[in-house]
Amino acid sequence: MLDTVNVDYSTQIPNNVGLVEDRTVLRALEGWHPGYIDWWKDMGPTGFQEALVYLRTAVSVDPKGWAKFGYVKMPEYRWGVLLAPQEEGRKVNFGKHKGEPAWQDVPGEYRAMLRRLIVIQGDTEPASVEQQRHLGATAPSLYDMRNLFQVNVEEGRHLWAMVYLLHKYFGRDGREEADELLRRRSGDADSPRMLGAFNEKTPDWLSFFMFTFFTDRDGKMQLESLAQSGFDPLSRTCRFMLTEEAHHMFVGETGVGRTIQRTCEAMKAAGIDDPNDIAKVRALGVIDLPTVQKKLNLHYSLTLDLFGAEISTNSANFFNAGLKGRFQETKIDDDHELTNAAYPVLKLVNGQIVKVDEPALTALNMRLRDDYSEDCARGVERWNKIIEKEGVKFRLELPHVAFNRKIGEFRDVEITPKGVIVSPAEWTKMRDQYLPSAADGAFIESLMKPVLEPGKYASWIAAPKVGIDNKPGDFEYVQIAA
Ligand code: BYC
Repeated sequence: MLDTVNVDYSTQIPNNVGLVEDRTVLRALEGWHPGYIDWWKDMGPTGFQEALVYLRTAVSVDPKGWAKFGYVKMPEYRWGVLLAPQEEGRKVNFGKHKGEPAWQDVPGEYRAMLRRLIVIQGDTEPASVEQQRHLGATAPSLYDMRNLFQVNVEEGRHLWAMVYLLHKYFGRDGREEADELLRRRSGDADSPRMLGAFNEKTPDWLSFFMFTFFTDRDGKMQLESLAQSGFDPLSRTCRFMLTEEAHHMFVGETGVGRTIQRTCEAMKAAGIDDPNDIAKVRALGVIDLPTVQKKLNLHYSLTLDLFGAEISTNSANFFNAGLKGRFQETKIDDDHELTNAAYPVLKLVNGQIVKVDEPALTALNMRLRDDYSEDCARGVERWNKIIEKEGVKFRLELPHVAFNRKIGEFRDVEITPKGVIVSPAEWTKMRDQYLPSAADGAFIESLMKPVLEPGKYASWIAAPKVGIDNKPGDFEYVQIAA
């Protein structure tokens, strides 16, 4: 009987999918492995490849104890293929196949659609590693450096997860797609990554934290939707990926939280009451809150684009086919077919932003995006609690969903963070009030000095409340000169 809880480390590729007996797929993955390692060395973290990093590695898919911690050189990380255990009698839970047994193989009629979803998901994983590759050199602490590398190796594992599905279930074209995933590059003019936000730069650590808060949270929402899939191997893969994803969002939320904590503390110590007195606040070597707000505006709006267009027949087709569900589909109290249901969508009608009822099926991207926005808003409120507790009079807020959009309904109009439509001239005049300017970028960059002494932190960020794996404050999370 295949042990699907503990991971088999006897093969080159750790797995709980019985690769030992599945020689063809094992050989295909072993064939893909050297290219992956080359990619990691070329496009993974710059430097630190020989450092010993205190990383967690998945050793089981048992929710009670799935990871073990230890020092690892990143290129030697055991990237494995892990699927959550199969649920006895699982069904397709939505769409026109609702009630049929979940598919253990790819349904022929949906092959192309399914492959596309897996490829898009797979493409984002290495993209984020590429975007973050320069950050090691400016880590504000060894703790943060370790968290960055943890996120990076796990995104690498998520790529493996999708590549396994391609190799196992899609034959030759799956193998070709798996090779393409190593060929595209974030931001490359000729061969970019597939989705917009994954071709943007992550120039500094505040961007990294915003990215892991906002964009990894899109990852969570999309994975939650794919975890509903009637194609059982995809569902099981995504369910396990979500376990790791939680830490990525923790890194983002606490990273921004610690940044604003430090800003507020420094303001208080210096007796600065006005959070908008940017020059004075910056002179303290911390990031002023209005600039934090601009970074938030940027990353939230870029991430909203990842939900696709407001009205999408693709999303309706994915749902009808039983391939991609809604967030927490099985907990929703309706018919799970949505044949006659409606959903309110913000649209641009005669130059005005208005709410219009649309068929729920074609509005599924919006529904997921709304669930996402609610989740973001809760996180922003937790940041506001930090500011409030420090007694600083400032509130962070999510910009209007129509602000700074490049995909969908609002892509051709200029809209302020408050949701007011403005002329292109007005936008150009005000742009730097809404989004990080070159000067803001240069200021943040000036703070990005590495701090490599265990237990010490850069001027602009507070220490975390607890260590990783309950380690003490001065723990050496990365042994650089290993
Ligand atoms: N950029 O019908 P529409 C993560 C294209 S993040 C460029 O609205 P659909 C992670 C679209 O492809 C989660 N193009 O699209 C986070 C379509 O093209 P075609 C990643 C875009 O399919 C951090 C056309 O525009 N996973 O895991 O309903 C670190 C019409 O659009 C974009 C997934 O996204 C864009 N932003 O929705 C690491 C899940 N948006 O058909 C990892 C899988 C749309 O005209 N993907 N287009 O050629 C999907 O479910 C859907 O493809 C999308 C788009 C939700 C992305």
